[in-house]
Amino acid sequence: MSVREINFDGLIGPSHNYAGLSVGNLASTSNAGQVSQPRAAALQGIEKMRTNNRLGLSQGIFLPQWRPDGRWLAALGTGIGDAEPHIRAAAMSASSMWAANAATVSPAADTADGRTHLTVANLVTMPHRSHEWPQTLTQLRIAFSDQNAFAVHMPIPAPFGDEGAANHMRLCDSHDAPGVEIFVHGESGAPFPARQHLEASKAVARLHRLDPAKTLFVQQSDQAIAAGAFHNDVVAVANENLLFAHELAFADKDRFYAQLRDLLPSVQIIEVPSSAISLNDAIRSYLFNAQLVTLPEGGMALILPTEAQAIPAVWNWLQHLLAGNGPIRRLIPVDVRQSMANGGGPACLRLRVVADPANIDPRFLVNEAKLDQIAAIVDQYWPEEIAPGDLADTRLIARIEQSWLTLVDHLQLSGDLMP
Ligand code: SUG
Repeated sequence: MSVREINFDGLIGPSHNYAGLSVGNLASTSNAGQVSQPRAAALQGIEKMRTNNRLGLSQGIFLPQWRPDGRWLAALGTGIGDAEPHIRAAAMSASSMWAANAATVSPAADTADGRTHLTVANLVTMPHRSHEWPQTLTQLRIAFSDQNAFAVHMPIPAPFGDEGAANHMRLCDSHDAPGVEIFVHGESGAPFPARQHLEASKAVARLHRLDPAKTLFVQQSDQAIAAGAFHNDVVAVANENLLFAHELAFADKDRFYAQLRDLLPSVQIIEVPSSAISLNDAIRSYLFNAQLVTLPEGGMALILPTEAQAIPAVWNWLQHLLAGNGPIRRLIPVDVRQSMANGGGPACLRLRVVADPANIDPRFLVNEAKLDQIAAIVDQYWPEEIAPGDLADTRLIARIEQSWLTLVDHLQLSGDLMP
């Protein structure tokens, strides 16, 4: 095999629910209290993985986490039955589905030791996400256990918030060639917290042994955070030599673009002006939370949420983009509505890893046949609906645990992942 980009999607877990836990994530707060559909949610995610597979792209998977997270509750001196409602909801969250927040990845071509480096994200800003990293780290250490090819790092210590690849972009001439790595941080987006801190980004770059001359630290605009872009990947996405971003994504875009052009003269920048698509429409449609991928036959595709089709300003602009014969040749809408209602689009659900699949534990790689088997388990076990008031229901909890055990056992990972 050879080095290529592999998208690892987080399978949407059986406890997926709408508890409104993410301040600054407008979808999460506005859908608080809705009844969720974990089964439909996971099947939508699986369908997205199939779409990628059928395009000829390599696809991997991360498993949902064990919920409720009894270890975290015990460390807080409580248990699922006694916990206060907001702690209970945090312990039940299926938020590890958003694999773009699992880790930051620097491909081997960029690092001083020629290994692919991964740093698990600490996610310290949001309580419900702050306890994801131990189980994420366990999966990363199994999937990427080949120490000749990979280095997996512990999380950056608190209080420096790190939310992983959602705030990291890489521009290069081809995935396996050395690139420019861009770390995007926030300062404040009053009234919302900045979730990626500059100190954390700098630490990740040092740990990954990146060349400082080819590493950029760019500030996200306060306006974008205040409008609901709680991660950079809500307003910008990059692939190979293409940066696709909203005009208001960055605090000082002129400086950033000039540095980028200097470091990668072949870079192409497609910037969407506010006059064409407002920041609000960009965030409502999640246009930039698309998977921007290189197709095996050449050219790029945007795998974007169906919500982008529903907003005329967005869809019309995209038609003009296609007509212009630029690098983006295809638009592929996917239905991930259940995840979208919690602020997670197609790009949030995946972590990109540039590596040789032969060096990865095959239990974390999927093809159509394996996706069929996973879908059958989801169909049989995942709860159909969860209302916020159900989270303390012992029958629901038993069902969630049974769903997880069945899946992990089927994938022959129970020995490694059992809590
Ligand atoms: O961290 N939503 C996630 C969405 C993450 C999207 N990821 C990227 N942009 N890469 C978040 O805000 C909502 C959970 C709830 O409200 O129950 C949530 O955590």
